[in-house]
Amino acid sequence: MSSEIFENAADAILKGDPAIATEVARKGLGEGIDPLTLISEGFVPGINKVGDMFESGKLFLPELVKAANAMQSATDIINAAIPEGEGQAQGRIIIGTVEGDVHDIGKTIVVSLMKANGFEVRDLGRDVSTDRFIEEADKFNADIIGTSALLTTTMEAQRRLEYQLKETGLKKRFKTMVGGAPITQRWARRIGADAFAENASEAVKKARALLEAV
Ligand code: B12
Repeated sequence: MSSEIFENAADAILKGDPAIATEVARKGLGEGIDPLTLISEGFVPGINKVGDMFESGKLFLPELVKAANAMQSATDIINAAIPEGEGQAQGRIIIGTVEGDVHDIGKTIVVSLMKANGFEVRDLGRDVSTDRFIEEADKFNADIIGTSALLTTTMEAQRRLEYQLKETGLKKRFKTMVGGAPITQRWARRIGADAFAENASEAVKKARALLEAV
C-alpha cells in the first residue's frame, strides 16, 4: 500500500538512515508509485519534520546532516527514475542555488522534472554567484534563469541578480524564476522576478507560461 510506503519514507528520513531510505525509494518505484508523488508525499514530510525539530532545538546539526544524507540517497534514485523528455526542446533554463547556500535537494528535483518535460537544463549546482549565473546564462543562451534559496540570509542574492540584470540591460533578455522554502510570490513581486513556484510541478507550469508570454 502506498500510504505505508509514504510512512516508511518519512521514517527513514527521521532516522537519518540512507540504506533504509534507498530501500524504500526502490520499493516505492517498484510498486509503480509516481516518482514525484513518492518524493512529495513520502520523503518531503520527513525532511520537513526534521527541519521543524532542528528549529525548535529537538535535534541538532549532526542529525540534520544524517537526515539530509538519507534524503539525498532517496532523491538521487527517484530523480534518476524520472525519464528525460523527448521531442522538441521547450526552452533553455539555467538553474542553481545562490551564493552562500548549499541546499540543493529541492533544486535538483526541479531540474529532473524540467528535463522530463523537455526543457534543456544547465544545472550550475550550489553556492553560485550572481556573476556566474549571468555569465553562464549568456553562454548557454538561456531563456530563463532559475535560482533557489533556502536561507533567509541568502534570499537577498535573488534580489541582487534582478538588480544586476537591470543594471547591465539584460533583464529583457532573460526571464527569472525564484524558488526555495522561504520564497513567496510576494518576494518575487517585490524584487521583480518574473515567476515564483512552490514546487517542481508548478515550476514546469510557470516556465511554460513564461516562454509562451515571450
Ligand atoms: C536538508 C537541510 C539541510 C542540509 C542540506 C543538504 C542539501 N544537499 O541540500 C544541510 C544539513 C547541509 C543543511 C545545512 C544548513 N541548514 Co538546512 N535545512 C535542511 C531542511 C531540513 C530541508 C531542505 C530540503 O531539502 N527540503 C526538501 C526539498 C524537496 O524542498 P525545497 O528545498 O523547499 O524545494 C522545493 C521548493 O522550494 C521548490 N524549489 C526549490 N528550489 C527551487 C528553484 C526554483 C527556480 C523554483 C522555481 C522552485 C524551487 O521546488 C522544490 C521541490 O518541490 C530545511 C528545512 C525545510 N523545511 O526547508 C533546513 C533549513 C533550510 N536549514 C536551515 C539552517 C539554519 C541551516 C544551517 C545554517 C545550519 C547550521 N547551523 O549550519 C546550514 C546552512 C548551510 C548553508 N550555508 O547553506 C534553516 C534555515 C532557517 C532560515 N531562516 O534561514 C532551515 C529552514 C531549518 C530550520 N527550520 O531551522 N540544511
